[in-house]
Amino acid sequence: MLNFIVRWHSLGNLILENDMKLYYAPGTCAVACWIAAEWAGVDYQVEKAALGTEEYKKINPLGSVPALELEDGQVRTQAVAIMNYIAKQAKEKDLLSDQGDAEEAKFDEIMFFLASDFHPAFWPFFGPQKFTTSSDDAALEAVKEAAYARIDRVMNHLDALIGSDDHVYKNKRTIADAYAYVMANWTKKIPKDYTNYPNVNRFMESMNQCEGVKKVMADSVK
Ligand SMILES: N[C@@H](CCC(=O)N[C@@H](CS)C(=O)NCC(=O)O)C(=O)O
Repeated sequence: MLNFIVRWHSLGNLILENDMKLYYAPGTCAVACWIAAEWAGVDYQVEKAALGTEEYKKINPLGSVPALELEDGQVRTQAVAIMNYIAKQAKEKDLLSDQGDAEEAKFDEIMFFLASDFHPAFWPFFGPQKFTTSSDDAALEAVKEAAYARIDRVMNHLDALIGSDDHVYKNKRTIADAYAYVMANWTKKIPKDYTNYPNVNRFMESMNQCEGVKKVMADSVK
């Protein structure tokens, strides 16, 4: 069973029954897709997923969020694919890379870094029991501590990517900002949080001032 439904429209108007629906869980990478939808100004609903349940696996067989159910009933999964799809629904908002093969390659590199280096760096911290056959508290703690070095490595790389700019890709707002923001927030749970990385810290403070981000962050924990 899914827990509850929040109906939403970017302009606060009545939603249409056939709006696309984003399945999310509070604090997860799915919230980046929610920010992307808000920035894109598309019509959408959100629904809190009952992670890992058989019912939710009918939506996403992997049991994880995000999942995006399209107007025609098709379901898309994988955060990057979903954010790309959403951004393409509102090309005028320019939330993707600049045009040209070199720019697209640079942007792909950032998105793949976020999805396949940055995100997995946190897995042993959030689910240490999945990375050891021991159920010993000390063993689980050791796995979490091992994650800190991986997280530091990707946070340093993110800090370098942002550099003196205010964004992750060049100096423009893209879906990469939404993705990096939501995941860098996870460092609040570990000893070395994002305030220790000056460029990331500046980026996070700027994102925290964004009205769309504030709205999603508040609504996604209700
Ligand atoms: N490769 C997937 C990873 C999705 C993922 O790991 N989602 C996490 C939240 S950030 C989740 O749902 N974890 C709970 C679970 O897998 O049961 C993507 O990029 O969408």
